[in-house]
Amino acid sequence: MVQNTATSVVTIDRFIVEQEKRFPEATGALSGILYDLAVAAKMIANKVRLAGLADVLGAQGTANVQGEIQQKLDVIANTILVKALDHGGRLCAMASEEEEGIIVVPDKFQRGNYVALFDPLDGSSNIDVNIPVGTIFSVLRRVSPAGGPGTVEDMLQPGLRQVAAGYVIYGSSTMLVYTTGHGAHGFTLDPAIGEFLLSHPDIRIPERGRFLSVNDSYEKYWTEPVKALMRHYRGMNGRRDPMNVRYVGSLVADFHRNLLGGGLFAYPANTKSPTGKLRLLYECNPLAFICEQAGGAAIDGRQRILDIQPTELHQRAPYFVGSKADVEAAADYLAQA
Ligand code: AHM
Ligand code: MG
Repeated sequence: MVQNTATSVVTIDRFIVEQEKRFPEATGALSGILYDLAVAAKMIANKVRLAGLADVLGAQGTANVQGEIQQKLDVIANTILVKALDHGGRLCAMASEEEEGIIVVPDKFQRGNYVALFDPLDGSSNIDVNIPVGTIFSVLRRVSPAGGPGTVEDMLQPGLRQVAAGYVIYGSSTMLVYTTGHGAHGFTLDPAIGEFLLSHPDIRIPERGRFLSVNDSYEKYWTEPVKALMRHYRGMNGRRDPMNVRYVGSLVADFHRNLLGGGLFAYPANTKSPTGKLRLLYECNPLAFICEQAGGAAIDGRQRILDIQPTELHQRAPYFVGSKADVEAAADYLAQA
């Protein structure tokens, strides 16, 4: 006879349900969005895994709204996410790094009270050389009237209003990390059974970090305070031991390493990119939410990322995210800017 014993195997579905039970007022809509995102992540993982085999490598020839070369898998990942999320009755609109305007849930589907924002395949310039890439997502409650189409205003809310955020890293294994404001939790995809299993409950980022992730080929474009800050992290002013430099150039991969091992990811403003490169809504806010939930911090150099009132969908922000003490050092040095 099968014994009813406690099991340590927790699927993401089960975890989401357990979390939801803690909130009797929950309608299940947010849980539904998270399921849909997990399904989309598995579908994208499958495409990414086959990248070298299927005819999906290389530029598609179109440019995305930032004028960058859009890789085929970017387009595929974007379509997978939109199709996984548009008909569930939980969202009223979406916004994607790959699309200029918002994606309103069509009339033929029921419209819900949430919006989702995503970078479908971040770091996609790395695909051709088999370096991890990722998906980043953010979920907000709408501010526009219920029932109607979603609006840009629904998207332009400060990051502290996020009700959920997460990322998927397509690396040596596929992992999904998410938060709903009650800790950051990581799940690893078991490809044999096609399930995300809880592998990293309640992630805590070390208070002070080992790793420094920054593209220092921009040094000549940095301001003096940024240069001084980087010398500090490298231990060159004698005020700390040097951090270990690790830069993949794939935000999700760099962020994930630093989240688990401790450290700081920095994409400062520079004279060529006065507001940095990373997008506030699709990249900075969701990872800032996760990092804070894990005990870390995120600033743009002056203010907390989650406090910024966005004014544009594709707005960029300078970014310093990671271990608290290392982000505080950035705030100290950059206050002199
Ligand atoms: P993308 O959204 O077009 O992929 O660009 C974002 C990526 C990040 O993953 C990464 O951290 C950064 O660009 C690297 O930029 P750079 O090559 O300037 O260091
Ligand atoms: Mg990106």
